Amino acid sequence: MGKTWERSLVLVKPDGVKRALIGAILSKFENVGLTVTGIKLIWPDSSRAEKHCESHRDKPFFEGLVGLLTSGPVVALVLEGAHAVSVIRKIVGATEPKEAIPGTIRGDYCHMSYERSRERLGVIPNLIHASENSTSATAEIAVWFTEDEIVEGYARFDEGVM
Ligand code: FUP
Repeated sequence: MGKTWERSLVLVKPDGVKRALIGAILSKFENVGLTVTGIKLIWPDSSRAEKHCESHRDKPFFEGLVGLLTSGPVVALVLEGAHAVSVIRKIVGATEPKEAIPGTIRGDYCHMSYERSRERLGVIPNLIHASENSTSATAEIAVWFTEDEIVEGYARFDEGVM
């Protein structure tokens, strides 16, 4: 595997699932050569959602974020690749969709601002979650997957993407 090989936890949040963007979003990651090693559709209960959002517990948008995550099914993914965490965040784009540049997932498929979200939902619907670093990826993967649900050993080394 090596030091540069990483796993990341990606969620297509309920706003993305309801808008039928699962395929479009997954294609972005497959197209750059990342490997899917975990995948499931799950409607999270509040205990799982709160665990996932633990680092945001004191933030004003915590309740809104838990509410958004429990509002419908989520597609949870474990993606692997060289520098997967930062490569995925580059593809996902800025947290505030209004500022996310075209070509990123948030830049192409949503446009909400923090200001508008405060007037409306209390949380910004931005389609996706992606782990911020390797340490949080490990903790977040454990919220959504057991180790035996992750399928290793078939990474696309033969495709020139490793
Ligand atoms: P990101 O890593 O881009 O998903 O963003 P954060 O971890 O900073 O925030 C987690 C989620 O909380 C975001 F996806 C959207 C939401 N959020 C707000 O609604 N308002 C804020 O001011 C910050 C984050």
